[in-house]
Amino acid sequence: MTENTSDRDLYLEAILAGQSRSALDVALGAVAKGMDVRDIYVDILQEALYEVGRLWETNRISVSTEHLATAITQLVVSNLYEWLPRPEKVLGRFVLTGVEGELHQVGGHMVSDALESDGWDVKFLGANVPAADVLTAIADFHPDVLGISCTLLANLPKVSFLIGAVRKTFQASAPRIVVGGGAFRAAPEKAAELGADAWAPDMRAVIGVARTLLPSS
Ligand code: B12
Repeated sequence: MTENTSDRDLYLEAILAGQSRSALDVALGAVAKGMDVRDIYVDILQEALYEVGRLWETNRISVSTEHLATAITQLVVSNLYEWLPRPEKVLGRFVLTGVEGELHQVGGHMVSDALESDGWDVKFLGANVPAADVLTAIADFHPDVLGISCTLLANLPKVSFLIGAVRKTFQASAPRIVVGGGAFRAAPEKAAELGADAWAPDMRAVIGVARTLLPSS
């Protein structure tokens, strides 16, 4: 077992027990050991939440335990933000959103933090945003890239609708589009089928993928 695996287990134990202070101590302890904050997000927090999902799906924990574990992780993500790199140079503008009806927000939050730490000016609109309001945000912020987060397979038609609306409204000046989230991890082929320019499986991978979508690359 790697050091990261045992930190993940300690973290999982803390969030399942509702111990926010212990969970934060595991995350900040990993920072103190020199682990890259983005690795802490993926290898510890994300992996622990996936395990929470498996325990929940198989009725081994209650909905309230899942909610508590998620709320503690949101607190930890907010605290880790402070430890991310802050590049001075701005790479480009990025708008990130969840589709309407999608309540899963933690992954999008992590992606937003990761991109910001790579130099992007990111506007993260959160989960559950109606398509018309995403169009307004694009008109306001003129992003180079639009990121769409979708967790539920049932919400993929909403992604398709949003991509169509963005391309129709902004034509040649439409932002490039990258998609991700649980639905695309389960069915990566859907990214191209729905008309996205790219997809990425997690917040580490999105850093490289987003750079390829910049006009100069
Ligand atoms: C917490 C949680 C919730 C919370 C969310 C709270 C919140 N504020 O986010 C609540 C309680 C609201 C919830 C509700 C539901 N949930 Co839920 N939930 C989860 C759980 C346990 C964790 C989600 C999470 O945060 N994961 C950790 C993050 C970090 O991982 P991630 O989302 O994959 O994000 C990473 C990558 O995907 C990627 N990424 C994410 N977004 C983007 C965007 C771009 C552009 C890119 C490039 C990359 C990218 O980068 C991220 C970081 O590395 C998952 C289990 C799981 N496997 O994820 C179930 C899970 C997602 N839920 C599930 C279900 C079924 C539901 C409900 C339908 C349950 C119900 N019957 O009510 C509802 C649906 C609500 C809705 N309309 O959206 C299923 C989904 C099955 C499916 N494939 O469709 C899962 C997998 C649980 C399971 N095993 O059955 N849920």
